[in-house]
Amino acid sequence: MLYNVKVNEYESESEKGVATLARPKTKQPDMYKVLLLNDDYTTMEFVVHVLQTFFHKTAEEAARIMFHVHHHGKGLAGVYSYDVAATKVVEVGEYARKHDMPLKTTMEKA
Ligand code: TYC
Repeated sequence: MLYNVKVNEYESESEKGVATLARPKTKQPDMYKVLLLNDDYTTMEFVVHVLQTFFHKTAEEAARIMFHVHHHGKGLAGVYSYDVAATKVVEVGEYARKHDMPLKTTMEKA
């Protein structure tokens, strides 16, 4: 890890040569894709509903994503910080289970 360092100008003899951390570099947070996975049993209507409810998609965008997943096996539901993405994965999983649907999501670094 690299830091900008500034040696204290008013150092005592015992502190000579001790570098203080002056301006640590800021870093954009890593972002994560939440992906929807296809399966044979979850209804198309349920997937569209999940995309609208948890990922704030319009009905048209939700249907487009759902059909993409249906035809290609997986598709992008959204991109979030690690904590938000992990929460979506858990909440959608719990919601699907509650409705007896096997729908799964995963996350991967964007
Ligand atoms: N393949 C499902 C069906 O034919 C529909 C579906 C789409 C399921 C997307 C999951 O993430 C999914 N009923």
